[in-house]
Amino acid sequence: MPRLGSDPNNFWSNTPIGYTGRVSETAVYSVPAMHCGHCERAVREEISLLAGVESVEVDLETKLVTITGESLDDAALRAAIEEAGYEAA
Ligand SMILES: [Cu+2]
Repeated sequence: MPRLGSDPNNFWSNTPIGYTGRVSETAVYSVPAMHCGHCERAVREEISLLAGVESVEVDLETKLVTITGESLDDAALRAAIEEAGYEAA
């Protein structure tokens, strides 16, 4: 399987989002257990509580969670996903 979540800083390194003077990072996690809007909401809520997180996108078809923000902490993001009741693959 691909390197999802293994190198979040380089996954979408050429982001077209260009706020001057700000460095936005993108982290992507595969969360296979997500299957409906409730799952999506739980994961989204836990992650958005973390410092630095600007946006959380959940794709239920690919089971991918994409987080954009500054100074994203891999361990904290994984912990938040677990806090919501899921596991980042
Ligand atoms: Cu669900």
